[in-house]
Order: sequence, then C-alpha cells, then structure tokens
Amino acid sequence: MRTYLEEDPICALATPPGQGALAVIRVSGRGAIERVSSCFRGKDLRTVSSHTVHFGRIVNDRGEVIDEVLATVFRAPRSYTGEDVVEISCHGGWLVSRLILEVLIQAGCRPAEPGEFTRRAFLNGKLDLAQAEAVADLIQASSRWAHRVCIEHLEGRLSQRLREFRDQLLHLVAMLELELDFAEEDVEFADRTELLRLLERLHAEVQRLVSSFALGETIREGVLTVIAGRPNAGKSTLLNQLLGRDRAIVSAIPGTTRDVIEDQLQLDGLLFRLLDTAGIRDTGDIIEEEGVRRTLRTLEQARLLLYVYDATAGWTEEEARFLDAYRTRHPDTAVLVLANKIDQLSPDYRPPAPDHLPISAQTGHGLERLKQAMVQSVIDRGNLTEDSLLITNARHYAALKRTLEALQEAQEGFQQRLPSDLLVIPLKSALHELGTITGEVSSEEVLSYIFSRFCIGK
Ligand SMILES: Nc1nc2c(ncn2[C@@H]2O[C@H](COP(=O)(O)OP(=O)(O)O)[C@@H](O)[C@H]2O)c(=O)[nH]1
Ligand SMILES: [Mg+2]
Repeated sequence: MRTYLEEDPICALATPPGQGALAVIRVSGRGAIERVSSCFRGKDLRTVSSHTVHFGRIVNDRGEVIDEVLATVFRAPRSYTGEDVVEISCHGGWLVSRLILEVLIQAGCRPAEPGEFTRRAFLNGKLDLAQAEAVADLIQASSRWAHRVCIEHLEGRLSQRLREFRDQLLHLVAMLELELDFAEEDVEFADRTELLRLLERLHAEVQRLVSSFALGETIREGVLTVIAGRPNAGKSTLLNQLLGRDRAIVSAIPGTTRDVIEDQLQLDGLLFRLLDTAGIRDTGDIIEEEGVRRTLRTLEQARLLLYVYDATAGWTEEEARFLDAYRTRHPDTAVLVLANKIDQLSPDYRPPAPDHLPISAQTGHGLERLKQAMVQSVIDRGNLTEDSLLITNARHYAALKRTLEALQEAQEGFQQRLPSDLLVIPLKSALHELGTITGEVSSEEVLSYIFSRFCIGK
C-alpha cells in the first residue's frame, strides 16, 4: 500500500490570469479542506464526500462576501495530486481571484510554486516524470499532431514502452548476476547468443525512438518551410495565397522582398512555419545582398523547401544544378519544385519534369495539391502513422542516446566474450538512464529543472 505524502496546503490560480467568465483556484495539501471550509459559507465542506460540488460564498476574516463560488472537494488519494484538494470556481477577472487567494493565504495556505501541484502528483505516484512533462508540453501544444503526441505521453504510452525495455534489461542483468553468484563453479547459465540477440533487438528499438526525435521536434515546433527561388518567381504571392491574406509585399519589381518574412499555417493538424525569402541572384544592392545571404542561411535550416520558378520564363540549367547540390547537401530536407504562373500558359502546358507541380500563386490553381504534397512530405519523411510513438522532449532524447551508447558498449562486451561482471556494468547504466526518463531514478536537481518549466497552478 502506497503511503501518500502530506505536505502543507498550497493554493494557486489554475486557469490563465486575465479576463474570463470563470476562474478556478486550486488548493491542495494537508488540511486543504479544513482551510477552505473556514472561509466558505455554505455546506460544511469537512463533512461532504469526495468528488462533490457545493455552492457557497467565500468570505474574508471580517465576514465580507468576496464571491459566490462552486467548491469541488476531492479527498486523498483520489485527486490530481493524491492529496486533499479543493477546486474553487469563482467569477473570472483579475481582482476576484486575487482576493480569494488572499483569503486562502490568511486561512493558512501558501502560494504554490510553478509546477508544484504536478510535482506532488509525481511524488505521490499519480503520474511518472515523462507523463508530468507531457502536461507541460500539452499546455504549449500548437497543432493537432503535437496535441496527439502529448496526450499519448500523458496516457503513458511512452512510459509503457520504456518499462518494457527496463524489464528486458533487468532480465539480462539478472541472468548475468546469477552467474556471478556461482562464479567459483564457472558456469554459464545464460546462453550468450540468445542474450546478445535480445540486446540487439533492444538496441534497435531504442534507436527507433531516438531517431523519432527529429520528427517529434518538427511536430512540436512546426515544420520549417522555406519558400525560395529567383526574384519575381512569385514567392511572396505564394506565401500570401497560402495564408489567405496579404502578408508580404508583392510587386513586379525584382528584389522587393529583402528580409525573411515568417508566418504560420496549419494543414491537416500539422504546423508549418512558412518563410518567404529574398530571391536568389547576384545583385549590386547591399541590402538585397544581405537578404540573399539570409535566404541562404534559412535554406540551411529548412525541413521543407518550396522552390518556386516562373514557368513562363522556363526552367534553367542553373536552377537544376542549384537544387541538385542542395539535395545532396540536405538529404533530410524535402523539396517541392513549383512551376508558377501557369495562368499565363496554355491549358496543355506540362512542366519540364514530372515531379514539378504546376501552380498559379495568383489564381490559387494547384494549391490544394501543393498543400497535400506538403503534408505528405512530412508524413513520408518520418514514417508517421497515427499510432507511431515519438520522442518530443530533449531530456528524454538525451537520456535515450546515453542508453543507446551503454547498450552499444554491452554489445561489444558480449562480442568480446567479456566476463559477466564486466557486462553488467553498461547494462546497469542503461537501466539507470531509462529510469531517469520516467523518474524511477531522479535527483532533486532534475525535478526542480522540470517543474520550474511549468506555470504556477499546474
Ligand atoms: N500571372 C501571374 N503573375 C504572378 C503569379 N505569381 C506572381 N505573379 C506576379 O509576379 C510578380 C512578382 O511576384 P512576387 O510574389 O513579388 O515575386 P517574388 O519576388 O518571388 O516574391 C508580381 O507582379 C506578381 O503579381 C502568377 O501565378 N501568375
Ligand atoms: Mg518577394
């Protein structure tokens, strides 16, 4: 039976500060129900059962009514934190919640630190560390995919997978340690080839998770999409058309866009960060030259390149060479080549290469196909399916990479037929690394770092 920690009562606004019809204040800890009850006029909250809602008034120590509220009581351990919790729904707005918090502090509660509620939930075993971090990520999720990834981590799918890894590793270590106990007898209980096979499988699975990080991050931060091409190809027109509004200045004068313009677009629940750039050409204008330099720099970071050319002017050798070189240098960047201004060409115009997408940035022709291709490019690159598990958190990524190194070391040890006491060492360090992700192994330092990223009230 788990023993729940009973810490001092803390209080904080759980909803975003500012205007709103309602605000929720959360109180958690030892004596939380008694403290709220002492400033609550209505039913005696100390006697009500768990998971019930009660109408009443919050009053200050002079008996003045601050607000009419609903108080929801959760008794330990059946609450978010595992402690006694009261959630007070009051009227929104900055003042009311401030006044109620003051009353609660008078009644003996303390203002919560950032992430303190979730930290208590973690310490009480209500969620593991990876899940707690998913709470923070969920608050910041900006697209449907990001949301899905966070929910999955919150529901513990990642933790589940990591536990499977740990179990397999524990099995390995146990087998080897058993041999150590019988060292004098010089026996090998475990079949080395079988252990090595298990280790290789584990290595491959951890490797898969590690490689998912690039895509996980892309989903969380948005796909960095760069629109590039020669001056006057129609890049800014394309940006505006994709966004459905006039974001960038469009003109017939080449070299109009000199700085990098950024905006965001959601397609199919994926976030794209669109960057419109200065056209690539040699120019005498120093401002435009700086623009071209910036274009080349953003091209280095792109995950997706939309290369636009003016189909009425034709596709040049020079551009083909530029793209070939680019593709070689950036094998991980998806490239879509767009033959623009086809409204000026005859209806039976066909682009010079079959993979060029004919579009008219001005009329919007071909943009639906372009959008589909943009989404598809991300899905293809990442082997993304609705149920793929992704790493989106840099801390998890770092720990998994260290796990991978340890597994590698163990594999080499096996191949060199090292004695079991030496094989156990890297395996134990892999176990340790996996444990740091879910929090089975954690230091005060790591906990403080993680929970300080939360907002107060979480
Ligand atoms: N007919 C036609 N004109 C276009 C199209 N796209 C852009 N233009 C024109 O081409 C010129 C340059 O466009 P702009 O978007 O500023 O090009 P950028 O220099 O690549 O950003 C402007 O006069 C646009 O109106 C198109 O699809 N069809
Ligand atoms: Mg432009």
